[in-house]
Amino acid sequence: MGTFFKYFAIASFVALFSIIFQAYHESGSLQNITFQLQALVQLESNHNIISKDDKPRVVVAYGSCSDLTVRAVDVLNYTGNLKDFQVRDESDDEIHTFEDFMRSFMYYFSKGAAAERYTPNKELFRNIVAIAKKHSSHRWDLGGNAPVMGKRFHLEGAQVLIASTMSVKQRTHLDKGIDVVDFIPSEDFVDDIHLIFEYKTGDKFGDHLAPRANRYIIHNDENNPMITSLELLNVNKYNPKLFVVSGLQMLDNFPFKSPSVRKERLQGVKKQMTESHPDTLIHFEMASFVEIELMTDLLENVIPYADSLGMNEQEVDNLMHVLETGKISLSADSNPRVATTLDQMRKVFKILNRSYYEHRKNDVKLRMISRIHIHTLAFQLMMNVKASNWKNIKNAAAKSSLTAHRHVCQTSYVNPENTILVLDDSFATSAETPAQNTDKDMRPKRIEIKLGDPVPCWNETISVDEIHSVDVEICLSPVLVCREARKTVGAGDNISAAGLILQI
Ligand SMILES: *[C@@H]1O[C@H](CO)[C@@H](O)[C@H](O)[C@H]1NC(C)=O
Ligand SMILES: *[C@@H]1O[C@H](CO)[C@@H](O)[C@H](O)[C@H]1NC(C)=O
Ligand SMILES: *[C@@H]1O[C@H](CO)[C@@H](O)[C@H](O)[C@H]1NC(C)=O
Ligand SMILES: *[C@@H]1O[C@H](CO)[C@@H](O)[C@H](O)[C@H]1NC(C)=O
Ligand SMILES: CC(=O)N[C@H]1CO[C@H](CO)[C@@H](O)[C@@H]1O
Repeated sequence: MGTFFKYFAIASFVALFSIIFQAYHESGSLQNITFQLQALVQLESNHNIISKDDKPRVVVAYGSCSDLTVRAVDVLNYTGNLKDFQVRDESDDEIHTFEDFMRSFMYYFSKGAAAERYTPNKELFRNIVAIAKKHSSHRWDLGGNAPVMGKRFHLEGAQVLIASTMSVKQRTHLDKGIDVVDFIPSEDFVDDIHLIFEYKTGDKFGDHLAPRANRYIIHNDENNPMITSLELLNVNKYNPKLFVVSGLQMLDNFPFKSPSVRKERLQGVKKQMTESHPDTLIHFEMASFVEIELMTDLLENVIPYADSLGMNEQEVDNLMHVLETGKISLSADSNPRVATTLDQMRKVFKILNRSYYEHRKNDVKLRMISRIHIHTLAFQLMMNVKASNWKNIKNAAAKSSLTAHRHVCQTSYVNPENTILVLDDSFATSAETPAQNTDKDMRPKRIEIKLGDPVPCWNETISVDEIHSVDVEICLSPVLVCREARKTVGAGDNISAAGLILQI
């Protein structure tokens, strides 16, 4: 009897203690999160760019669509044998049948990786749309990178022109203050539908658990792959401070009538970029590109004429792989270490800069990449070349990180209780061993994320080759990750635009 009570007492004491400790720990971390949040908000608002009469002008290209969004696990409640759908190979990614679609969806779902895929099968696409529309939770939005970024720029006080061929009905979803290139739709013009399957962390599909919240997009788009708004846009006439090129993933996996059509369209984009006024900064928003031929075309026609690149953790991994090995990589870590992403960013920058240096004698229109923004779930990483025109890097990093939370939680007010800090209190600036690191100036160090000063910035000299090096400034902002994800589609666009607006 006595022993029982003793155990009981000890057990209750231990339980009580752990409850108190847990509460103490949680209130401590809640307090810390609140401090960091206040500091981020301070940084976000502490800039002096947008005055009412001097609105920066921004052109956002190309395209738009109608987004139909559903929760993946509500609609794709497949109960048959999922073993039938095992992915054979990453590159085996063409979607002709429902089985192909399930296989592709499951592959990205199980990795928590964002994906956007084309199916040439109209019938299949119509059927999947019909299934999605039947579900009561479906929702329609104006979609596409250009309108989402354009709306965000407009919201932040910019004067915006969107290059897109959209229906009159679609236009009513845009604020009246936003300009769209002149386009008179024909009678039978319909906006293309992009069907979006969203999922949350821990959502279950067959044997698979989603490691993080993300989305899988499937479409049968016929307008956007042809960049139908290209010839309607006259960038210099609008005289923008910033020209954003995005939406080119629509050319991915698209069966063009002849192989040269895509190249011609991209050469049109190149022409538009190279003819832009030298004072107009050009940003290229990457996407998850699958076809190596498209990546090669982009590396030839688009990337060398941009000043700035925006991308997520998958996209920087893919870009680095293509630059280093000539091969596509689709399976990056969906929650990478800071050190790894930093190494990837430096590699990309070095290779692009070296190629700039090698080719600029023959092509005076080449621009140097002077800004890279990598948005991940846990942090926002920004790099600016010192001798460049980008401003307010620290504020921009903080703003993009707050935008990430607000977008995914769909709220303008950040509630610390609905927040998780995924990042540790400190990080290494490189994961490479001294032997791997060819940079004599780059000694990896540990950087602390201080309470009340959550956005560390530091200077580096990146050696581009034996003789040349470039001075850069790098800032990292932790993301107050939204606990209950409500919306992941368009997050990258909102985050990128929010970061850019403070930098021009
Ligand atoms: C809050 O921040 C302080 C100072 O950085 C740190 O010592 C403490 O461990 C943090 N508390 C929690 C619960 O993370
Ligand atoms: C999912 O389940 C519901 C109810 O059981 C059913 O009506 C619906 O057709 C199913 N959807 C799919 C794609 O199998
Ligand atoms: C993201 O951008 C869209 C378009 O501007 C806007 O409707 C949405 O509210 C934004 N999300 C957040 C939380 O910033
Ligand atoms: C980085 O260099 C700039 C000058 O280019 C300087 O203002 C800034 O303080 C430096 N940052 C750090 C952390 O040393
Ligand atoms: C922006 C940038 O990094 N430019 C550098 C690229 O490399 C050349 C040659 O090494 C430098 O002169 C540029 O400053």
